[in-house]
Amino acid sequence: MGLRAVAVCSEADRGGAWLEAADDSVCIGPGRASESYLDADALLLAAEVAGADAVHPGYGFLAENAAFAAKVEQAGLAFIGPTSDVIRLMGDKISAKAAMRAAGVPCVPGSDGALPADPARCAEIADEVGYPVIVKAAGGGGGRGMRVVRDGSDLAAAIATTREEAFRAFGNAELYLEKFLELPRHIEIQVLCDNHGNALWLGERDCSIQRRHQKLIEEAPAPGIPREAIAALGERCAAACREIGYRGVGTFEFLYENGTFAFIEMNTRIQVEHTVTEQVTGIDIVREQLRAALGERLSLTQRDVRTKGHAIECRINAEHGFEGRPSPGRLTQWHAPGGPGIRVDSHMKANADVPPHYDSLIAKIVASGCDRAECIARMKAALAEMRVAGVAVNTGLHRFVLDQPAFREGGVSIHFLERALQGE
Ligand code: MV4
Repeated sequence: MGLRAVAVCSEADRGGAWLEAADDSVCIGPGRASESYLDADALLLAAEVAGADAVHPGYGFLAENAAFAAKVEQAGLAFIGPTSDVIRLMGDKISAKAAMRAAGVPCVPGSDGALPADPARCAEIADEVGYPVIVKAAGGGGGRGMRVVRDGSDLAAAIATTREEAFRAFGNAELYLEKFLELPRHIEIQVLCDNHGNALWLGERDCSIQRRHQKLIEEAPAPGIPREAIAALGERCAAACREIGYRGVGTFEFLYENGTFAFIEMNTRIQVEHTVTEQVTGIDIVREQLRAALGERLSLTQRDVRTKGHAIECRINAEHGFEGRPSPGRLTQWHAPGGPGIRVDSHMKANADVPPHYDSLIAKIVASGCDRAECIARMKAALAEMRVAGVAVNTGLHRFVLDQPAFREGGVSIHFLERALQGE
């Protein structure tokens, strides 16, 4: 695109391989994230020193922080993402759901707004929705601040506890309530929008293989879901984006159970698993994201979006495989797999350090093929080819999942992995 890239790093990340890939780099502070990657003023100072025109927030840290996006806007820089107003709208899960409901996106039945203070009124709402219900914090998301209630006699206490936790964790005591879906799949729709009223959907991903709210394997397309149902949902998402003035890339998260989709949250950032969508659509999503942020038109229309074949991503984490405990340290050996249909995205190299301060994700292996079976076969070969020493990695856990008959069949629920590990 002819753009110059300036990478930032903390003191713990000096010598990182991605700094060599960039045109320039700036160290923004100590290893502790609160003093570097989460320090908005340090980041803005780095942008100024480097003479940057735009800030790409990545997919962690401040990527969905409306206050940071506003600071970037106020500094006269382009924030590579939606406007801070839209990030704020989606960051509050109650206002996000209200906006999506109004735009015709199917949502999980529930309280339609914040729960009142009066426990008797809450009990009426829960009775109407029907047990089991789930109480969620407006400021939560991604699995934080929620509680399942199976019996009316537990409702008042659950609300009180969740409210206290929400206020402490998010500074926002507002709660909402939904019907609890027991065995859903996690299906998400990728969208892409410019500032000229164009909004596209780029197909779906199945992200049901997770544990403790950390995704482990994602794939596209979602096995066994009728294409017409996905297309109707995708059109709804694109229409909703036009309605709220969405810009850049985004993801609508749905629970899918008994042939029905129900919206839960929207992510306003590029996501780790955007790679599988790139592989099946052939679209460079980050390139389009940058075009949108620069005020340009998307380089494609909905008719240009066609998916071909299948793609599966395995997240390679520096952790002790089956239990998931982090394993930071020095990578004394690093050999990434390759070959037809294998893409590896990683910021690692031999002799690099995996610092203890951050997320344990160190590589993404994406296998593509003409169908799901070919992807699984290629992924198994790629995992076997990978050579890592110095830190523990979760390749064994991935091979365990890829060998499960139910996974190979396709269409397992969000609880599949945790139950398989318990030996159920
Ligand atoms: C739910 C649910 C069942 N019913 N909502 C967890 C993360 C947050 N994004 C929403 N979550 C859930 N919301 C209703 N009404 C089950 C979960 C859930 C989940 C969702 C997606 C991926 C993994 C999950 C793991 C446990 C629970």
